[in-house]
Amino acid sequence: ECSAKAVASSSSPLGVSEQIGDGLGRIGSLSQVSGVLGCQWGDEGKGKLVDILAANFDIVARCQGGANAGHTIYNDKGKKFALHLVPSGILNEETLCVIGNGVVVHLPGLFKEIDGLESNGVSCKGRILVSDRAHLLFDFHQVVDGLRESELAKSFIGTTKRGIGPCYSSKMIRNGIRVSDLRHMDTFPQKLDLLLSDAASRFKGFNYGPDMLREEVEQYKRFAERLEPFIADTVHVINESISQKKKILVEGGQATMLDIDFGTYPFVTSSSPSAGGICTGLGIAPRVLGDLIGVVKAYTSRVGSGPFPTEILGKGGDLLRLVGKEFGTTTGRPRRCGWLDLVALKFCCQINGFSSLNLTKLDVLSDLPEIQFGVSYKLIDGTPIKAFPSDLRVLEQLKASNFIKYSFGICCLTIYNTMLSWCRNSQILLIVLYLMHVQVDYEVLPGWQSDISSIRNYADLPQAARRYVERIEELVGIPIHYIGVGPGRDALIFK
Ligand code: 2SA
Ligand code: GDP
Ligand code: MG
Repeated sequence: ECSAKAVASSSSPLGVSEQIGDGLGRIGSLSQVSGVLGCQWGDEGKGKLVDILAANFDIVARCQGGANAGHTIYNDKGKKFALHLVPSGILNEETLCVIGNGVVVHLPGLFKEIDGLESNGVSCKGRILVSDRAHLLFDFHQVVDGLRESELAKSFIGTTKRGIGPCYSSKMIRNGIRVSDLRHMDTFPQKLDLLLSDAASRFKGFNYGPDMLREEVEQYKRFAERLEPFIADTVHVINESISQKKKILVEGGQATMLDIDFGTYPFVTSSSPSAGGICTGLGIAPRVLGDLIGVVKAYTSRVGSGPFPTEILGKGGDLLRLVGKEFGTTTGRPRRCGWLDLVALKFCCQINGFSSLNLTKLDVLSDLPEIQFGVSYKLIDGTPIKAFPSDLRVLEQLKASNFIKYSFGICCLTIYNTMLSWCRNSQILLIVLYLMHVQVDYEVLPGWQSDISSIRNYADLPQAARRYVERIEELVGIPIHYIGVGPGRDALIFK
């Protein structure tokens, strides 16, 4: 029998369960160890779902990434919280939040986040555990992140400059410093000196001297003291909790298309935001993993460089960015926007084996007269591409051809319009249309053009909206159990 919060009694003092009402049954039936992962290039709205589900879980744990993540959640009073390192379960007072061994932890950032939460009435005391195995991300990692990006010049990755890649590099090259090292201040300065000297010898722009080391060590002595009550062997804590039948929810950061192995390499992050990252980033055995929910936005966004086959350039993309408020939660950068890409989504589902999906931000599409979504890719010669391509050149071709198609399309349509008066031949239009569909094949469905943000029952959605949802389910083969119609906790439809 599960000792976790029973569905009926899972009322949170902050009111999550009151707001989700009918969905409690669905949430209550989620497996003992469940996960929420991003299906696209991040910012699908994972934080919101985790915050809602957390009301029925004992522990919410992050397994990878760091403060590059930006998870925006709202409490019942509509107050906005942007979380980076702290798991999105923190607003549920009874939930324990775990920062797992796979996470890279920037302590100044973590303390700032905790202070911000505390000053907004969210108690963090005794509610956050940081793995003793997690790697420490230092300010210098952030500096190096910036220097690497500058070196790459035009081929920059568009990182968040939060030091993520450099810190995972330290981890992999095996001179990284872990949280447990804070308990050994005798050897800490020597380890840090090695790291800093290494960076100084590699980057001309990196100024390192004894003062820097001294100041950093002094700062970390204070941090070590403050962090001590948070430090835990989280592998043991999580596995003990599993044997005590407690419920664990894993919160993914970023998404599969940014995965170091499966994403659009090298335009990816440096961790594993897909299912495998749960096991390595928390020390959970694969057979214990139960339901995995994939979070997918009703369209697509991407922040940073790299291929984006269904990107909408120009006004269409600007409109989605504006209506969907698509600006980075961490950096404030404008996100690139485009149509839903089912080739990428199917690839992501294949890798993660989701039990269900959460389709988010359906409300953002409400004004559009028609909704497009990419269903297949073709090479220039028309040969269909069966799986999501690993070859960046192929992906870049799709991207380039989108841009060419767009520019070419605009030029041709202008010429076509001016010529139409004397040339009744529709061949030019046909050529334009052909070129616009030569790389990514789209399906088009009618839009619903009505406000759906206050709808809470699936049956009340306009027929066109339901058709879009069901077509996605049909093409992907995974049920959509949750539909987001607004940023608030209550703006969720259970299907
Ligand atoms: P990094 O910093 O090394 O992880 O960057 C590598 C790539 O991963 C992308 N990335 C992200 N993409 C979307 N959202 C992220 N979190 C923030 C948010 C981003 C922000 O919630 O909005 O505020 O800009 C995130 N984190 C990493 C990044 O854009 C690079 O393409
Ligand atoms: P995450 O990184 O996946 O947690 O997503 P972010 O928080 O970075 O970005 C998602 C944004 O969309 C946030 O501002 C959310 O408040 C907002 N959001 C989430 N779900 C919905 C939804 O269904 N509709 C609308 N309009 N906004 C949503
Ligand atoms: Mg985000």
